[in-house]
Amino acid sequence: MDFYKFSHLAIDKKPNKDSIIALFKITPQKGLKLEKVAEAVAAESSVGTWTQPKTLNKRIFDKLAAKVISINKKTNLVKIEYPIELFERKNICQFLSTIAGNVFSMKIVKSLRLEDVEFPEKYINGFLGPCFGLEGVRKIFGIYDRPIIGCIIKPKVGLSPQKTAEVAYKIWKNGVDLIKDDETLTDMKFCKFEKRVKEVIKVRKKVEKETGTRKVFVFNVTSPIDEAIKRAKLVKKYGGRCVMVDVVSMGFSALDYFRRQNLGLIIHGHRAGHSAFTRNKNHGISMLVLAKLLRLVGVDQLHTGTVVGKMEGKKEEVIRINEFLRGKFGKLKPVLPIASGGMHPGLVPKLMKILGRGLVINFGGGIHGHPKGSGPGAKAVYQAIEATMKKIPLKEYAKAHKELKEALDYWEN
Ligand code: CAP
Ligand code: MG
Repeated sequence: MDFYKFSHLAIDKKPNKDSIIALFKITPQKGLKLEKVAEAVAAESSVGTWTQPKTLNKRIFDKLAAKVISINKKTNLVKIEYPIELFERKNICQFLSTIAGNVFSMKIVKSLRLEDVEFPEKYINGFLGPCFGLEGVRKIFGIYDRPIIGCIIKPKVGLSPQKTAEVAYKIWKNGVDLIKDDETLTDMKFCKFEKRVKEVIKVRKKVEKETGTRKVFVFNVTSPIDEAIKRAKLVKKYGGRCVMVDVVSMGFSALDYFRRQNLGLIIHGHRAGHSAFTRNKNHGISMLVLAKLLRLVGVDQLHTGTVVGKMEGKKEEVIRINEFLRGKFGKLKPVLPIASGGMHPGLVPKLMKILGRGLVINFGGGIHGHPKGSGPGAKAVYQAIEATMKKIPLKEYAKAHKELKEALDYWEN
């Protein structure tokens, strides 16, 4: 970069309050200096390329060049400031192409990870954010003090609409609040979407009457965007309250369009596939950044991990993501975190100790795998939440609650 007339290095520069700040972990190729590579990343993601174009003048550079404002040689963490003029408002696709685009392919970086992004209020407030958000979802249930109990229908594919409704009835009846389709179930021969919606909503209304509580079914509408909207409208027509989108496979353009339809349905974000780019701690994009973008675009509830269950996700990272989702972010509503994956009643106290009560806790195998079946499985989960809320050890509570005892005997021993 020695032929460069303008430098992207501005160490210790105080960032402008309207800038976007990206935190990258940069691992340079062998023999290359971190400063040089950081500068190249700033250049490629703003006004630069591999050599300095003669068309780039000082005026353009001063207005639009990204600047490296801090470098930590121990951690390889580098902060880059991006002038807000580089970004089109309300366009997450363009944001990703800019900050999380070509830079990942550059030969001079051995690996590169986008760890975090700070957005200025102006940029944040251009987006709609969640329609319901954490408080809106809690209000629908009328549950304010405990985790919302969720259940994924299992097997993830295979049940007919009638069987799905039959299983849903049993689970709702035994204390579960929210039941959801799995991420791979859409409109299949063995379980047509519209039929499933009809059958499930019928039993939801019945169980609501019988129990005097509000219930939600999350219908998976993941599909090409025009189809997803059609399916969501069907859900609305039949009296549904919530739809699920697989956020990674649908993509930001589709999600944004979906949200802007304002269908009056809770949007549940499933993140299947995120680990393709979030899992490697040296390369890719962190789950925290993904969560920020999804809050901008407007999901109401989002899978963030369990720490104690079957999916990868370190304690500090999951806590931080959940805190971000519940905390202040411009004028956008908070998002309800969802802990899901490998959960069973025995893990409830550990999970709540780490992640608290302000979330949905989902159980798939942990309900349908109960030795006595899905109904008792749901009861056991409810008892585990109840015991944890009352600060009673599960083993103690299980003495008078047989479904919980059966679950603990089955999974804990
Ligand atoms: C959980 C689940 C969810 C994962 C997603 C599954 O089922 O339905 O998709 O939790 O992971 O298929 O694995 P179990 P994450 O309760 O039977 O494990 O929430 O981490 O994105
Ligand atoms: Mg699943």
